[in-house]
Amino acid sequence: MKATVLAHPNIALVKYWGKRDDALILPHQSSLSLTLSPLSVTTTVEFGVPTDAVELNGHVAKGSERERVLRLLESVRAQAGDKSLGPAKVVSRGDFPMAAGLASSAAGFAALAVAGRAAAGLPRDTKAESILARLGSGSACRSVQGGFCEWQRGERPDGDDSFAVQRFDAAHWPELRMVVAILDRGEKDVKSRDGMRQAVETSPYYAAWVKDAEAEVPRAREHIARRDLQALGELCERNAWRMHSTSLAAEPPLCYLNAATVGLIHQLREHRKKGVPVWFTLDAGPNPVLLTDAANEVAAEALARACGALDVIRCVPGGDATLKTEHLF
Ligand code: 2P0
Repeated sequence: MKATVLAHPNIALVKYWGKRDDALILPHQSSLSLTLSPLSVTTTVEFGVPTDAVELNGHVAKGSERERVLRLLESVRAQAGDKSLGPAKVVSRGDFPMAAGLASSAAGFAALAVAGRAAAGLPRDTKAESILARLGSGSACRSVQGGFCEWQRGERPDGDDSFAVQRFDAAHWPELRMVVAILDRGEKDVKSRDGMRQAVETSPYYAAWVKDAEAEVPRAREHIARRDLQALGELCERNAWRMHSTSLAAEPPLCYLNAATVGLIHQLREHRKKGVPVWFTLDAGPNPVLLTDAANEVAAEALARACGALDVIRCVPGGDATLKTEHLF
């Protein structure tokens, strides 16, 4: 009745931006990500306790935060076909700053989905876990497995074909590096969930975004298969620009970049001219993540710091969400 799981966050190389179904969290397009180590979230779930209790990063979760966790566990009960599992206690802890802008919700809901099923006595099943994680947060479906995962948009209205599959494991490209440049620790004004809805509803470029992103996924897969850093870096940059262009064209406009973000992006171009292989991707916030290799991660960190990074986190390809024998309570 009790299980603990450690999961890593992921960074999208081809982004997910926009839902066709808000309740089931079904995307308009497929996306592809890299799981990031050493960052992690650990979550313990126990069923059969006196009352529901949710603790996230040392505080008691309330309101919608608590509801999202409990709703996911409701789906676990449905999958287990066992209404007698009883109330649940959840304790979750992440080891990386929220300010990094790396959705801790991705690692958190992946860990919750895998731990929830295990605590309910269900066997490991990456498809079922990925679908469950998706119901918590879209990008979480890509954190159930390590390495490079592809969230296939699916076609079905019930979402049973919308889940992530691993294309390559972490050992496929061990020298790949992602360097997170924290330029701004502030909370963003518009959360991803609201920003993507605004883009879907008001951006005249949205349909073009969907078509393009869907076509980029198989190209990204090919570049990863060949471990072609330059081709993947160029693809990542243009996909990030296109996600942000779609958002800039929304009404009201969504601009997640700040002056330091733009400054760093310009410097990357100069560095590439000097032969340093480094490219960026950017989620719904001002903090770029630099794509490079092991031989150039020190140079990438130095560049980020020279451009005003308050903190830098160096990441390597991460592994699957895993069950732990040590519990958080
Ligand atoms: C991604 N992002 O592919 C994209 C790129 C942000 C920019 O997934 O509403 O927390 O819970 O499904 O997954 C962040 O949004 O949103 C995200 P919901 P989520 O990683």
